[in-house]
Parts: sequence; structure tokens; C-alpha cells
Amino acid sequence: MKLENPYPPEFAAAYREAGYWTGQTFPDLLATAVAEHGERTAVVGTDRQKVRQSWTYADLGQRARRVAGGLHALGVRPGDRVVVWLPNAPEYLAVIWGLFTLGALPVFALPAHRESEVRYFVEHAEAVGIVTVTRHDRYDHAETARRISPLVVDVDEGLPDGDPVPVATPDADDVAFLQLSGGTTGLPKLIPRTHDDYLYSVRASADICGLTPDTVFLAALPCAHNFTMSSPGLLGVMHAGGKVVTAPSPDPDTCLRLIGSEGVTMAAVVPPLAAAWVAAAEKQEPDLPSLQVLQVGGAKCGSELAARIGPALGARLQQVFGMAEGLVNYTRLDDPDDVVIHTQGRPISPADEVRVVDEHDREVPAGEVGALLTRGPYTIRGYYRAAEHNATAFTDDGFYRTGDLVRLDEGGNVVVTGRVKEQINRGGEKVAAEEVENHLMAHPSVLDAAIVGVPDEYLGERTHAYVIPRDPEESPAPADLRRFVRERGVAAFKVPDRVEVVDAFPVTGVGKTSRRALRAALADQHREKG
Ligand code: J2J
Repeated sequence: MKLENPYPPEFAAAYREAGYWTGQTFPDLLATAVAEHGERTAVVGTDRQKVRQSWTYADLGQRARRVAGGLHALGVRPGDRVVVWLPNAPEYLAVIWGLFTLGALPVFALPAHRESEVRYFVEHAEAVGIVTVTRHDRYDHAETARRISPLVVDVDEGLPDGDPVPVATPDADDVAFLQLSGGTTGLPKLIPRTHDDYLYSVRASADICGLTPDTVFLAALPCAHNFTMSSPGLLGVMHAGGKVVTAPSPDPDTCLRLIGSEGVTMAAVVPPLAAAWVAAAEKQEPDLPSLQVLQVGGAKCGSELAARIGPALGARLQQVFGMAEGLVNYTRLDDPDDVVIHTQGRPISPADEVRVVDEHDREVPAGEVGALLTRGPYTIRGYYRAAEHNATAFTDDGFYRTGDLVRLDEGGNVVVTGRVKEQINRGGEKVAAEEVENHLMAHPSVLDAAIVGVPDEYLGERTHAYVIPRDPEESPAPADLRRFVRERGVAAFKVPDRVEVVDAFPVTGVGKTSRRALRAALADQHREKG
């Protein structure tokens, strides 16, 4: 599959010329890892049968070939899209490498997604099947998947297995997979990433983070998350010939124990998890001599938390400000403490173009806050099948509107100060306001709904829904509305943390009320109430 919104030829040529795009594909990455590191351990973790697995690169390569053969026998063909809806386990790697080996395109769903989201991914991507598990997190994944797609692979019944078929030879400018966007609109967006662009970001990230064959990376967040996958994540570690440890749960007990027992050198977490690990470590004072780097990203890491990480965990903090659409910023391992604690780092690539602009897309004076626009060798030029949305999500000259408010310091480090997009960042989990409002408005007693983010000590922010009933005499109970949203089959993190039934929304003074002005006014109102 080719990009619908390709990089303009002069940009593609320049990225190749500069050596960013090398023509490497996913099958190439695996073949190189097997050739160079065949006997080294690629992945360690508890499999779905609760048995500890440890696979070398050679093992993983063979498994990927068998999984590809098994998927082919089930009717999956090169170019087909397949939704991967799996929790963290060694099987995750076997499945995605099986898909890449076959030339099929993974569509990455989060384990927390539910029927409405997965159904949408299958329909929108015209996926031929879903790979999932029987049950996880007290939810019947496979049963749900069977309601959605005629082809369901339940890895709890065994990985797909068949005689190897030829290894795919995609073009490096083909789309390799579809990644998920945090979303700002009623429907989530899918992000088409090519072999060339994504693997450049992976290799460059591995360099910046100093990965070697001795790196032991703990995958604590879902593997599907772009952070865990690529910044430098499990792909960066595989590029370097290191070892991936899959954590069955991100909780501090599980993870601190795994860090100790598996000799983990690096882990990647969102701020609330970092806080939980730090609190546990401050109490237990565990001995974690192997841990060198804790990466924190996905949401703003406050400087207070940032300062506690080194002392509590005996590891260097690395802030990571990234997005599945592309641009990733890192504080560098040799940056002074001040930069590491107070900034979100700087871009991966010399070819990453960043602009900080006002509401008219004019660049703001150096050091001032503005909206971040970006363009570069691994930032998309358009979402998948979303022409209308793309018209506003990108500038005419191809910059992606990140929706983040930032300022740049003198060293070019980014400080994230807020956002203009209609999204709530719930401890790294992204909630599109409009998506949840639409779910609430589907309730027969709801006339209108607006979701705002309100400050939360632990999550950074949580969601607060204001709801106007159709009939003030019969206003729905908040608990019923929350249950209603949950029962529509959405990820639990999207269910409003609080629902408040009100008579009317505040008048915003803008005449015709925009949703954005409305949300801002509601957030103000919430603050005033304290
Ligand atoms: C403030 N906001 C941040 C940070 C992301 C690496 C790391 C994270 C993601 C990710 C990723 C932030 N401080 N350190 O894909 O490769 C918010 C911004 C951003 C949005 C992107 C990666 N790190 N954010 O979080 O696609 O608002 O990617 O635009 O999930 O998260 O979300 P997502």
C-alpha cells in the first residue's frame, strides 16, 4: 500500500540523499538482527500460558516465519490489514513479526480498546481479521472480535503456525502499518507509517539513547503504544540487538521486581506510572543496580516528579515528547540536569522542522509560547482516509499541526506548556472530547454534552462531562450516563471521570458558540468552583 499523501519528491530525495531513508524495510530489520545477533536473547517474558519464555533472535526469526505461514494458510495475504489487539507478552513480537514477514499490515489497537473502537478500526482499515486473546483484564476479547470480523486469531489457542511462505519484499516507501492517533475528533484517526520513515526514527532513536546489545528494555506500557514501539522502544532495542522484557502489567510491584530479576537497563513510562514507581521505590528501597535510564513521556512530566526519579530509582531521567504522527523529542543522556528536569528535549533529526506560531500561523518571537507545527523525515503528511480532516490538520506546505503549545529554550529544547487541540491527556491516555460527547449525546435523555479536562494530582488531568438533559424534570443520573458510555463499548479511560448535569452551558460571549469556546468557558467555570 502506498501513501495517499506522499512526501513531495524533492523532500523524499533530500531525505534519501542525507542518509535518513536507507531503503531498509521491516523484514530487513529482522533479517539483520537474526544474522548479527542470532544467538542473543531477543525477548523474555511470561507467555499467555503463564510460562516464562526466552527467545533468541534466531528463535524469533523462525517463529515469525511460522506465524507468517500460519496466517497465510488462514487466508491473510500481503497488503492485507490485520488488527493486532493483544496485551504485552512474548507472543506480541511473534505476531507483529509474522505479519511483517508475510507483508501484511498491522493496525495497532490498545488492549484497553473495546468493541466500538476495534469495530471502527476493522471497518475503516478494511482489515481482514483480528489477532487477539481469549480474555484479558476481565474482558472477553476473542468473543468481541468474533462479533466484528469473520477471521479471528486467538493466540491463547496457539500462535498461527504453518510452513514458511516467501518473506515479503515491500518497497521501503510502502506503508508498513497503521498506528493509532490520540484523536481530536469524533472518530479516531489512523496513521500510515512507511518502512523508510519509521525505521529512520527507530535507528536514530536507538543512537540517541545509546542502545547496545547489552540493553535490556522493559516494555511496561502497551507494546502498541508508539512510545513503547519506537522511541526507541522494542524496535530500537531489536535494531541494536538488545533484549526486550515484556511486563504483564505496569504496576510498580511487577515492574520493580522484573527490573531486578531481568537486569533491566531502560524502561519507558507515562508520568503517573513514573510517580507510582518512584513512590514504591522510596518506600521499598529496592536494589536496582542495572537500571540506567527511565524514559518518561506521553504527557508532561512535572519538574517535581522529574527531580525525584534519579534519587529514588538510581537511574537517569530522559524526557520524551513524541507523537504517533511523527516528531519525537528527547532530552539527551548527557544534557545538564536543568535541561533534563525542566524541558521535554529536542527533535531526533537535524531535518525535523519545527515552527512555533500564533493563531495566524505567524512565527512568534524566540522563546515565546505558540502552537507547534512540524514537518520532517518521519512525520506524516496526512492521516489514512481522512481527506477532510487532513485539510485542517496540516498546513498547505505540509506541516502537521500538533495541537501542542510550546516554547523553545535557547538550546532548542521544547517546553510543552499546554495545548490547543480538543483532547484531554489523561496521564498519557488521549481522550478526544468530541468522541466522548458523541457517545453521551446518543443517550435518549441527553440534549447536549461537553467534555473538559480538569486538573488531577495523579493523572495530570481527568475528564469532566457537563450534560444538559432533554427534559429538566427527568434528568439522567450521572452514574447511569457513565455506565451508558461504558456499555457502548469504549475503552475505560474514555468513560468520563465525572458527569455533572446542568441546565445550560455558560454563555461564552462569542455569539455563535464554538465547541472550543464552550469547553474553555466550562473549564474556567470548573476552576472558579475550585
Ligand atoms: C507533554 N505532552 C506530551 C510530553 C506526548 C514517544 C513519547 C510519547 C508519544 C505519545 C509517542 C509528551 N510532554 N513529554 O508517540 O513516540 C502529548 C502531546 C502529543 C501527544 C501525542 C512517542 N509526550 N505528549 O504520547 O500519539 O500532546 O504519542 O502531541 O499518544 O501526547 O500522543 P501520542
